[in-house]
Amino acid sequence: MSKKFYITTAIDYTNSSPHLGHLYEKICADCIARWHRLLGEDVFFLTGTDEHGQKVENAALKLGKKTKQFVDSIVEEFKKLCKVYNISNDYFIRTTDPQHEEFCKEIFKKVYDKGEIYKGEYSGYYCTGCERFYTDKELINGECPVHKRKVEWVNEESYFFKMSKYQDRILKFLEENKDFIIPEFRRKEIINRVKQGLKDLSISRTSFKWGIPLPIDDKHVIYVWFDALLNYLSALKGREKNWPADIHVIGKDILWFHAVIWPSILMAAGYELPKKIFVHGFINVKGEKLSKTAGIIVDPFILAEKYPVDAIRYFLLREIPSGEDGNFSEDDLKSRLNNELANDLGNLVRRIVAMINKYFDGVVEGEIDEDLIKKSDIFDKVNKEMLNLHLNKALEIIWGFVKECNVYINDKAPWKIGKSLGFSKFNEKRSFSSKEKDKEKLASILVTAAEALRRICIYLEPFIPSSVEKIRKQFGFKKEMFADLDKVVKSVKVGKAEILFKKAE
Ligand code: ME8
Repeated sequence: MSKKFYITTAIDYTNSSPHLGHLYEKICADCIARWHRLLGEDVFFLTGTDEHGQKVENAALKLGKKTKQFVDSIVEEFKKLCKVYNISNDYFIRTTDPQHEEFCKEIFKKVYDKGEIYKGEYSGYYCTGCERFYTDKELINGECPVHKRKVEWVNEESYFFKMSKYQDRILKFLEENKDFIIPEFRRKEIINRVKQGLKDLSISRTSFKWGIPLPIDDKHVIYVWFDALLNYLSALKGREKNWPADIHVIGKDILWFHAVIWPSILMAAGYELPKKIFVHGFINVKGEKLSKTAGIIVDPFILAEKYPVDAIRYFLLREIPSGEDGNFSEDDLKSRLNNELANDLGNLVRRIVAMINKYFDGVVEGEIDEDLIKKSDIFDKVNKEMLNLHLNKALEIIWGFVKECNVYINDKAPWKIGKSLGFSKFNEKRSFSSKEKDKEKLASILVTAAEALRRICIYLEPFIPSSVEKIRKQFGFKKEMFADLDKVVKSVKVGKAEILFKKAE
């Protein structure tokens, strides 16, 4: 039985269309999921949408649409985002799925029956942007510290989850599990906050209707975060063995919910805790936060019309240091597309395929040159970076080998050997006994480069899957896994040389 690997993204609010931040998160998770599939693991990769709550209801109201109809149309956009960007999720969960709603009610009831939920009254400041309450102390000039806008004073009957009870267990867990939160500095931040004390959590609302009714009191709907976090479990109906999650991929703004609230709910409901939370940073544009109101938006669909999807995937995975904030700029994207994808990789592939066609009629066999192939022995190093969730570093090491292949080809200059031999195709029936050695040398260089590319394809598949497919097609390589890295292919039959990446102006 292969090892199971369960990875999730956050589920996105359906109050507006997908943005670059949503895309970045899905691409990171996709890359990790694909990597683990290549390791031979039984991967379950989940993404989806968070559709309840006041923020979503307000957004529909503003457009004069029925809430369900409104979310249905936004969900289609998120699904399209996954398709366009080659996201290999195994399931897409919607919190309006009846299966999810039923599961939430069940868990609510279970926790209630255990005596962990009580009825009370809440008064406090609520930010619909964050879908959470703030204390007076947390506000900045009376505004939400995240959205920098006015909060609402709320005074309503509410059910509370006894989260304060879990403070010591949560703290102990966070202190003992040093790699529960990546990067490490985020774990320390959370530990400091938990030490300041955990309060009981208001987990129901009465002031609006767009939510899952409480199984014990239908005047209330379940608080949207209680509902949303449970998606990670409700999606596993019929595959419960996948729990606990191996990695929750989330952005830095929602770590508290995942590192403190979620584990407390799981403890109360009697489930194991997830193994790891990978916290990515925020994508900014020219140093500014993405913001619709400030007009700082990058539409991922328009972007995909302008540039190859793999160039965008490559850029985000290479440019943004994993776990930190990063900057998006079209100029930097173009420069990586032109210099790295089109030149380093695209040209390499085109040259090798063209020479195998020109000198060997497309079919070549030869001895592998260990000098280059030895350098492809990067698996342990790259895998270590991937398991530590340093995706950009892993890609950098792989690219180092792509560059080595270019150095090899430039040093060996196979075209010079071809030219000095004085004829264009060795497969023609001519006598070339004196030149036999050179022909072998040329064959060896090209076969070695092709073998190097076969290995590069395996390494790069999680990052730029559709380009890898194109390379494989030209060389007739099959889809392979890491276990296939060390087999040595000494002959290849290539197709027509095709341009892999068109340069951007
Ligand atoms: O928070 N750069 O949904 P969401 C990078 N529904 N990532 C960003 C980003 C940016 N500029 N902006 C947002 C929610 N994100 C909840 C999650 S999970 C049980 C419920 C990330 O649509 C953000 O950090 O506001 C989060 O991980 C994801 O996008 C969805 O954000």
